[in-house]
Amino acid sequence: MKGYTGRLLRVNLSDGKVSKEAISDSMKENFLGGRGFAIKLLWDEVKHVDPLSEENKIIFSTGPLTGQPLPSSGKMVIASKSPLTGGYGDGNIGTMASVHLRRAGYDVAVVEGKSEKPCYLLIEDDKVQIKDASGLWGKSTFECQDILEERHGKNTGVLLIGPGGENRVRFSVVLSQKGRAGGRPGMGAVMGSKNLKGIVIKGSGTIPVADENKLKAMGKQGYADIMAKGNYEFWKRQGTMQVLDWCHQNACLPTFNFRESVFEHSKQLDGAMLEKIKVDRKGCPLCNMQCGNIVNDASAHPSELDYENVGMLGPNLGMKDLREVALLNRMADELGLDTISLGSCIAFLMEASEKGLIKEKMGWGDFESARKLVADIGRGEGLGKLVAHGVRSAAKEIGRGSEKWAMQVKGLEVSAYNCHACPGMALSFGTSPIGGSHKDAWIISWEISTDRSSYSEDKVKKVIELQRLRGGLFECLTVCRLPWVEVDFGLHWYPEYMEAITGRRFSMEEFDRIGDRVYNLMRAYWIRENGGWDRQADYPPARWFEEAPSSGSLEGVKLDREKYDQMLSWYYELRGWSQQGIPLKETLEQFGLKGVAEELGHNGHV
Ligand code: PTT
Ligand code: SF4
Repeated sequence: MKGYTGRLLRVNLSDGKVSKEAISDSMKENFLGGRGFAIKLLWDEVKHVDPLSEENKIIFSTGPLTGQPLPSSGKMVIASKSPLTGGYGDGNIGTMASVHLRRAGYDVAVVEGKSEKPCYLLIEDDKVQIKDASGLWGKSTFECQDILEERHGKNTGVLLIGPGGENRVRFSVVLSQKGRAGGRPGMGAVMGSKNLKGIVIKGSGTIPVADENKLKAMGKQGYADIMAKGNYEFWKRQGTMQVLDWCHQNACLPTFNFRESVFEHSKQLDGAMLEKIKVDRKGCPLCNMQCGNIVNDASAHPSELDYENVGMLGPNLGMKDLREVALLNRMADELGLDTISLGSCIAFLMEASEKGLIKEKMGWGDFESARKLVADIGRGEGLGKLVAHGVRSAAKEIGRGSEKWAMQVKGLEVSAYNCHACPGMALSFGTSPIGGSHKDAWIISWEISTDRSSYSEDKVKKVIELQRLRGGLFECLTVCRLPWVEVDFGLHWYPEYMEAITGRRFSMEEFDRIGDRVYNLMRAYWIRENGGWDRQADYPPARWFEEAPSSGSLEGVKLDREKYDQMLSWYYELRGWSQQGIPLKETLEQFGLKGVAEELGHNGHV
């Protein structure tokens, strides 16, 4: 198939060996790229290893659409066995590194082993070098971005970890371009455990496609189509920040560690407030929707705000000054910490302090304490040590019922949607293939605009439909989903782009089938690495079942455990999984995963 470079780059940091391998046609046909390639490689190569040992591998994976002249195609999946959850982990980052990786002649890069000393990789087409990074170790992602650009040129793709990743904070991320961040389930810690500070990529080639003229023409039409959309102008002004007011209005804003669902100071943090202090915007390569909102933070440094960052570091901590929230956010970017997990960890500590479970005093909205905590978490010092493995682990340590308000699923902290009155979104968090993430099925806007209170089978079907599109199609083609989600860019463009690039027409049903194959393999990976499965792992945090908010339009409402359980049973049935959440043998075989069924079966799981 055209449209792929057809090559995988493998670098072993233990022995310095570099190899280039062919990617088979069946791999392309069955897994497409991005997340599909990543899970196939992890299933085949990363088995029962400690995620922070040299046996783990980290995968930088693009798809057939990545780097092509079409809307929002500058994305890359970064995946590994997660040190935060112990299961499949990935994130999707917008970065010039994705474009340069393809231009350098690779669809995927796999980094394995462990370097003796801090190092970074320099990939210049066929030339791949492991360079000394001792001068970079300990420095922030922003400083290193400048140093590496100065050293290797501005027109390069740079991926970096900060001190958080170096110190193996288990929710540390990979940063690029001073503001793009990806790999929530600890992809930064995996790089840190390999002594890998960063990757610099310079590619000079082109990726041959089946019909270049058609692709160029359709790419142009796609960009124009986006600009003509009714909500394009508003999107440019607020980007994802428009969600904050929506969440407040609909009583699903994470407030005080998800205890409440509205925040009396929300107007000081929302999209309209952002517009007042916004100084610039930026975003990912090849995108005309540039949604990174730049503001000057409380210490007058630029900081890039998205809804999740503000939701989790703002109302969830009781913070009411957007510039102070921006400062915490900038610190997270410099240190390379995921803002969602970070916000959840700080909120957890504030609640623990309020309940007297820790001796340190820190009240809701206490900016100075929050600021100190961010620094301590990044350095793994003081109270930072208690939460450096995430809230699941911290709750185990302090006990006394705190696991009920440790806001996580499978070890990954849930993102910024309070679901005490959103059963569909709760199921989406419960069944996300990386833990408590909204990325696979953001059903909440559909749910609120239809029948919010129902626990219907139709809702379960909608979760699966969204998982196929968002978690399957977009993660495998490896393009940004926001044009479709936010300005209604038609899904019909994607089979068209695929045809112009690869010469092969994929129907939406074929894409769905690939998405389902990938989902089954991700689930099998969790089961294999956990040595079994318990359906309790597919439950959202207990707080949503047991404690209702005390204010707002949905005061007193909480999730119903029995009805959630029924939804989960439907979910398993529709996916062809057992009532323990394990894919049935015939389901795996139907997706060409016979070997996977055998491997799980031998362990008595299927
Ligand atoms: C994503 C998660 C999100 S989801 C946000 S804000 W969002 C947070 N951003 C962080 C940040 O910034 N700094 C930081 N230190 N930590 C952060 N953690 C949080 O990470 C991001 C955009 C956004 S902004 C979203 S919804 C969409 N996500 C996509 C996706 O997952 N897949 C896809 N095909 N397209 C997507 N498009 C959008 O991309 P993770 P980015 Mg991201 C400062 O990384 O691990 O997936 O977690 O990468 O380039 O910053 O783009 O309201
Ligand atoms: Fe990046 Fe935003 Fe554009 Fe998506 S819409 S590619 S996240 S700038």
